[in-house]
Parts: sequence; structure tokens; C-alpha cells
Amino acid sequence: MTSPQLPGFAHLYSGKVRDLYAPLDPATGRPRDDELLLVASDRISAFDFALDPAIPDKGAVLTQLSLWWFEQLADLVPSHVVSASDVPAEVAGRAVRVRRLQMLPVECVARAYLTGGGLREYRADGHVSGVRLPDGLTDGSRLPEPVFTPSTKAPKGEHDEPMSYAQVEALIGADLAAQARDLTVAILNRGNEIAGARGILIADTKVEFGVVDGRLVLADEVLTPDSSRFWPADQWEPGRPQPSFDKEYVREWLTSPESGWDRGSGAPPPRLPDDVVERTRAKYVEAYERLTGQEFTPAR
Ligand code: Q0Z
Repeated sequence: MTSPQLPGFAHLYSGKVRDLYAPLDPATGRPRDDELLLVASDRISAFDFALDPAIPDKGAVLTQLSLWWFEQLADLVPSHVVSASDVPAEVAGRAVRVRRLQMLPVECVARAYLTGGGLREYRADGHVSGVRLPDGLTDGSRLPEPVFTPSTKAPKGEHDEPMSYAQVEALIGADLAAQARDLTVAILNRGNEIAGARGILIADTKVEFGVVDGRLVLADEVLTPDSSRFWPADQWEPGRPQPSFDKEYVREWLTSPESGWDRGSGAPPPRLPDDVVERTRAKYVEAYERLTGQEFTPAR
């Protein structure tokens, strides 16, 4: 593990691909309670495993993309961003100082297309998150309108579980629940308006909110390939799993006989070959450049 130590910061937590720190107050040497530093690593996960090696620049691409989206969404919702420039040199480009918020204990998910857990729920009884859907939908179908499909925040290592809207209301109150639902759907709709014009479909997305004075603030990362399913629009074909914009080559190689990996054996996946790493890096950069219309230039 190469990330945790950062001079001037207390390491708080590491997820599979990101690390969370609190800045140390220079006067007291104690962690500040009003700010955090979110650091995105170059690590990639697939099939619930963190893979080796890392994807060069992935952390910077996702951080820069998220920052760009916060600007595109600023008229809908304020964000937690304090500064992306006032960060240590060793994490420049892939770290953001953010306002430390009281987070909602809910994963806010909206789906515009049917796949994954939403598809499983639909196949069971024709509903997703309590919303009745038309008959005849299949893997990759566009939904008549985006649906809010919240889930629990599972402890580390466990999977989030679907929640009903009534459960969200019971947990955070009707007012915040309605704000969270409406904002999550508005973020996905804005995302699809912008991405659609650049040949990318956003099937679904997961966002996190904090609360300030009874109003929601958008936190964490937003509309990145790690928090959302990005599909190339020109290959969209309902009735089969869609090619994932970013992890297509990784998944394809890991499940091919060539990798020698038996998924389900419990064994960790083998090391990714250089060409898979390079093609995957190119997909992340392509997503950034297509969406933002800006060239990706790594810091340093
Ligand atoms: C985000 C996470 C990780 C990155 C807590 N503004 C905020 N205020 C309070 N808490 C959070 C945020 Cl963003 C918060 N996470 C998820 C974990 C690296 C983000 F290891 N957890």
C-alpha cells in the first residue's frame, strides 16, 4: 500500500481506490474537523477485486472529470469543493480539499437505463425501488423516465442493499428525502443531456449528499466512470450487457481463457498485461476529453 502517509494530513480511511485524510492544524497538530482531503488513486477494481497494476493517470482523470461536472451542476446544487490546487505535490491533480459535511446515510442512485441490480429487481416483480415499469424491458433498455433507486450504505466489504423510498423518508425525513430524490434525478438528467451530445450514455449514477442548514450539498465524486455506468452510444443495443466505456478490456481479458483466471474460484485475479492497462488508460482519457471537450494533461 503506497498511499496512506501524507505529511500534514491524518489518514482517516481507505476505500478500494480512494483515500480520505484530514488536514492537520499547523497550530495544534490536531486534525481539523471542518475539512477533508479526498485522494483518488490510480487503482482499478473489477469483479470486486482491486487489480494490479494500477492504471496510470486514472486518479487524475476521475478527479478532473468530477471537478468539471461540479461546475456543470452548480446551478442545480452547491458542491463540497474547497480547492483542487491547495493540495500536496505528491497528490497534485488527483486530490481535492472539501468541506467536511454531515453525510446522508443513503446512497442516492438514479437509473435512466435498466441493468445490474435494477434489472434483477425488475425481473423479479416488474418494479424497481417500488416503481412499476412497463412489461418487455430487457438488459440495457431505456426507462420511460429516470427512477430514484436508493440503497443502504453498507459497511466496508459488504454490498449496498436496495431501500424503498419510504425507508429513506423514515431515515432522513420526508423533506430531505424529496430533495435527495429530485436532485439525484436532476443530476442524471443533466449528465445525460451533456454526455448524449458527446456520444456517451449514462445508464445510472450514484451520488452522495451532505446537509448544511437543512439543504443538500453534493459531496464525494460525481458522474465519473467509477460512480456511474458510461456506455458508448453508438454500441448501445438493448438485450445484452452493454460494453462498459472504461473497464471493457479489463473484464474481457479477465474472463477470457487467455487470463487463466477462474472467477468464482475465490482466487485473486492475475496481473493485467501492459496492453490491457494502456488501452484502459486510453478509455478513461477518451471519456474525459469527449465529455469536457478539453485535452487531458497530467499534472507534473
Ligand atoms: C466521503 C470516501 C474514501 C474518498 C466520507 N465532504 C465530505 N464530508 C464528510 N465525509 C465525506 C465527504 Cl466527501 C466522505 N466518503 C467516501 C472514502 C475516499 C471518499 F476513502 N466518506
